[in-house]
Amino acid sequence: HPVSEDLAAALTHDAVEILFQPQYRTSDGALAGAEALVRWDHPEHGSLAGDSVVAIAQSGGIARRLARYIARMAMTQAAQWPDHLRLSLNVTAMDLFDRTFGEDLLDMLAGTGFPARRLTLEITEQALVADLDRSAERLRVLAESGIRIALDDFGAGFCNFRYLKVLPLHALKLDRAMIEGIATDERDLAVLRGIVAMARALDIAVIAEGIETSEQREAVRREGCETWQGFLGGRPMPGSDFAKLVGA
Ligand code: G
Ligand code: G
Ligand code: MN
Ligand code: NA
Repeated sequence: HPVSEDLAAALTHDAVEILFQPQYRTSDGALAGAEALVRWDHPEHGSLAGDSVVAIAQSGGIARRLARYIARMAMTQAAQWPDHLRLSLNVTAMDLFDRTFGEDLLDMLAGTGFPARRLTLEITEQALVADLDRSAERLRVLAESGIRIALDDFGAGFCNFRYLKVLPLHALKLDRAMIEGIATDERDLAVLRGIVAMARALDIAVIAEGIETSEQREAVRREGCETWQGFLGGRPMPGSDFAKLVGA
């Protein structure tokens, strides 16, 4: 039988796990929140990463169900955190174009008591290519309800700079590949500088991901990125561990 049937059963039994990876402010090093990352421990296939879980759900026609499960589980846990901490959720093109996704998100926010202003949606560029005008319209509605919008994996694919003009963005999340060389390679640093200057002119915050060394962390702080995330600050962890970390 198809693996998506196992996934459907796991969703029914709340057996799909949501991990949280901490995000920090560069200014004072304080914890700013966490990104929710889905993981599924399949009895035969082992631990499946987020992109595999999402692909399996899409192949089985249960992507909408998975997206709502993740949002609900993550918000329910985040509602217990101290109230300065933010939650980031990954959103696919399919989620964005799903007619009731926005409404359902707002319902889940109301139901879990997690405030919209502490929620960030991370949208990949890939998600936007399909229909930029429609994406912009969908995102505008969400942004008007107080939700923050971040452009994920920036610099990994085709960076279309028009996105920065057309979309209601609060943050750019720099892909790990752009961060790797910043402490060792002048050219990588120059690219980072240019992007930060552009983001600042547009009043968009910059999040650096994939920070693995203190030299990289220092570089993104010095260059003006507001937030950082990476193995240096913590791997994606179970919600119970993150709750302990924040004293919830
Ligand atoms: O942490 P991990 O290796 O699973 O992440 C791999 C990829 O899967 C990342 O690009 C991430 O954006 C994506 N991903 C992880 N969790 C989710 C999720 O909850 N929803 C969606 N749509 N994508 C996710
Ligand atoms: O594309 P997105 O940002 O949603 O995916 C996050 C992915 O990046 C997850 O798979 C997460 O495990 C991974 N990740 C987070 N921090 C680091 C890091 O410092 N180094 C590496 N190699 N991967 C990281
Ligand atoms: Mn992400
Ligand atoms: Na990313």
